[in-house]
Amino acid sequence: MQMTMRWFGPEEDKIPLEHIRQVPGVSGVVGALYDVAVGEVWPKEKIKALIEQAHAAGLTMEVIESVNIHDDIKIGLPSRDRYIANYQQTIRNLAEFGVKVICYNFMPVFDWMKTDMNYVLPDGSLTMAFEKAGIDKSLDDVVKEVLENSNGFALPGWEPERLAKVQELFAKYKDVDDTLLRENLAYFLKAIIPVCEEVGIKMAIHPDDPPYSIFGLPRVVKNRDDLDWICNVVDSEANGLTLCTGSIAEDPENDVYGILQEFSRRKRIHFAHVRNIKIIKDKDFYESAHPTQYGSLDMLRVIKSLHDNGFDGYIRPDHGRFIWDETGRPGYGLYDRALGVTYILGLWEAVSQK
Ligand code: DNO
Repeated sequence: MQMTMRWFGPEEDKIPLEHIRQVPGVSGVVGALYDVAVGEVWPKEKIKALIEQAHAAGLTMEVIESVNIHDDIKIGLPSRDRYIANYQQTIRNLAEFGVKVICYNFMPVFDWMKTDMNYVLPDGSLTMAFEKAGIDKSLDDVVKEVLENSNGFALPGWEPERLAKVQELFAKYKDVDDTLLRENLAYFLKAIIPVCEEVGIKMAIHPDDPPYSIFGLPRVVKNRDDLDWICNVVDSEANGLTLCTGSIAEDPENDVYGILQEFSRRKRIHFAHVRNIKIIKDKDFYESAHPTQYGSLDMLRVIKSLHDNGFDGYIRPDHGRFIWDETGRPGYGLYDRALGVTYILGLWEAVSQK
């Protein structure tokens, strides 16, 4: 297991690598290029510069989160072949600089959805929450609110320039249902997994967040059967998962521990996002502090499910609350994520005792 933290790069992240380096047990950062348009090839010189910064701070960067997928691939337009060829080249370029895992998602239009970025917990800390009532509004209002509440930071997967055209994007998805989206995912995987095998990279798809349809959009990474289907459609270890405990648990029907156990055993979890959530009612929830007592997940059981079934990938504490007056990109402050690292490592050490 290798403990990592996400870092958004020198321009986009106010947390310096030197501070991440001081979190005990963190050996690497998970990064990405944010100045290459989705669908274009990531140039080698930019990859080299990014990874060298991590190395200069004494950290590895073996996981990229994310190389995002162009909507034309998800929709299945004829132009997808050009974007897939670009993706293949990006995979080759990343492999040259020691990247081992690429995290990505296959959610239409936008990445994760939260309805409150500054939800106040009883102890005064701030966190992110999702309440169904928050999306029972017009799409434009929802998008506007998310962008306005992001404390001035670009949110991953919520690029303002793309979401300015949200209605146009929605129109393009009007004939894409779950079946077609799944076919398009299969088409993509069949084209890229052989390249990954050749250069030693593993793909790790992130579950849909939340793991059910919103705004009538199709969703294909929601539950155990979807994950099973993905692993089988191209049966290769290079075709794997980012197991995000929070996202999976947002549907109370999902058996998080069973999923962690099964896919660790099948050697398909290459990256784990470990966070706790507290279900408020039905499917409404907030992202709680990591320890079991604050949320709805049994975190010891989460870690045990990974450890006891041979999980050997990269792990990160996913999101954190804002505590101790810290401000910044919602979900990505330093302090609470660092507490999460320490807690996860403590659990890992305990379950590793013979
Ligand atoms: C949110 C993240 C997601 C994740 C992507 C992976 O903070 O967990 O944005 O990076 O879905 O492609």
